[in-house]
Amino acid sequence: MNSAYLNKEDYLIIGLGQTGLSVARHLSAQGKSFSVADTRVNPPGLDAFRQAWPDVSIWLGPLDAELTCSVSCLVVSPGVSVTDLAIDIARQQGVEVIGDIELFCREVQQPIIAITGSNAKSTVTTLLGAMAGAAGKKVGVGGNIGLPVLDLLAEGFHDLYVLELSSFQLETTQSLKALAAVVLNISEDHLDRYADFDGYIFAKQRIYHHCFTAVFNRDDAKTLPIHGLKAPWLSFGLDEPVDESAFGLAWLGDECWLMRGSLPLMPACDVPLVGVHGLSNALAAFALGFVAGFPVAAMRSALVAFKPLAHRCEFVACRNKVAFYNDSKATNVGAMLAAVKGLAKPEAPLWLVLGGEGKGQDFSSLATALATNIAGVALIGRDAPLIADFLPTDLKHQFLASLPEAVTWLANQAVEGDQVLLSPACASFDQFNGFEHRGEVFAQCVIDLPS
Ligand code: UMA
Ligand code: ADP
Repeated sequence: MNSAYLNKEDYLIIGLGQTGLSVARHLSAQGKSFSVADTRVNPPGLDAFRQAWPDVSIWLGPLDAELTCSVSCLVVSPGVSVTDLAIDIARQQGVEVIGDIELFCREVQQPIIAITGSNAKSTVTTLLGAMAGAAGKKVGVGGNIGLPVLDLLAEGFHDLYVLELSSFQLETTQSLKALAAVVLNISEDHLDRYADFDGYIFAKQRIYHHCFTAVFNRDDAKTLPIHGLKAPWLSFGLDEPVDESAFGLAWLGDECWLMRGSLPLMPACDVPLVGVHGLSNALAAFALGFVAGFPVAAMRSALVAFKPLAHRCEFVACRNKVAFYNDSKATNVGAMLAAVKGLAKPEAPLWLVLGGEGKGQDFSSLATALATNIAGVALIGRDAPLIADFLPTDLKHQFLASLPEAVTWLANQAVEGDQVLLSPACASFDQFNGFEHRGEVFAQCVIDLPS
């Protein structure tokens, strides 16, 4: 395609994945003209796109500044870095650079609850969606969780939206004015896309811009709005609530309760999420639901009925009195450490599967974090040698060529009362189609073990 064919008024959609296709549907429905580009020569959405829009120009391969500068607006998919030279040159020449979330925010008038964080986004987003439903709201739940936000518009009217937003999506969003915005937690992730950790934190913090209430995690200083608390704010944490508006835990008699200030919300033992990190997530959802005005009784009933999401600290089966858990969604060190903290006990030592694509993360915290209650580690995938360098020196570990071999090795090592956890702290794409595929392979291998 020759970029001279593009009109000055056109949008250029960059990326032919789920987001790009949803943007194309949205712009089409609005009667706007657009072209598309993808940096890959054969992107997966190509056939679907050609079928739906046979007359639209498609640019395939590395982006070209002549192309990006020939339009008024670039709608960039989250998988494409806005630091790409051709995008940067276009921006400098006055071309607007936005994403699908920005288009969505320009369209909707209904309240938006915006959720980001390195971990627990999908869990809290789904839980809050369930709480909204229990409160009688017609809620649209989407974003990074897997449903592009613009597709929510096609579903018809919603009272409010609960959106999971990634750092990539926040980078291209300017008009979000969330009713409540939260950064759940921050640990290293996606360092292959950012110059440094601060760049990643800064992108996450964009969620607080123009929000009406900022919700942050008292246990994680990096979630505190960097630019000061201009909006009203609420906090949640695993300690006692610091004031009447704060969410936290407190002992009432000999029972631990989730609290808002001095108001008991529900006993911690009724929360169906594994580990103390599960309690943190429940408190975050309560805090957001409170800002949205959901009745406490509705939130409580939604939480009690909540089924934890697959591949997140999910119990798979017991084999030879060893419990196996699938936490394949733990694609960074922060998630893995939360799972280890939640599960490892002196009376039930933990065997871990670690490894995959490390995404440039710093693994040095493993030396102390895995020093107690860990029985051993099976190492798989591309960055296994990197991780091995940071394991406690006396910790038993073994390199395995595949996940099935790791499960067999672990089943031979573990003894009655031990636990086995797949929580790899890495992305899966070196050996699998994604974290779901990795989790399914693990679960099947466990199920196939002799009982
Ligand atoms: N790609 C290219 N060139 C392109 C366009 C894409 O190489 O021109 C590659 C990207 O590097 C990426 C893949 O194609 O590896 C997909 O990119 P995309 O932007 O087209 O992705 P979508 O299919 O639109 O899915 C995106 C989110 N994906 C990413 O941010 C990478 C999905 O989050 C999200 O569910 C979806 O939009 C709907 O909002 C996935 C994800 O992995 C689950 N997110 C990251 C995470 O959670 O850690 C941020
Ligand atoms: P996200 O959408 O942010 O990836 P998920 O809810 O899918 O979040 O969970 C991702 C991983 O994070 C899982 O491995 C899960 O066990 C772990 N996790 C859940 N809650 C927390 C938390 N509060 N802190 C750290 N890790 C967590």
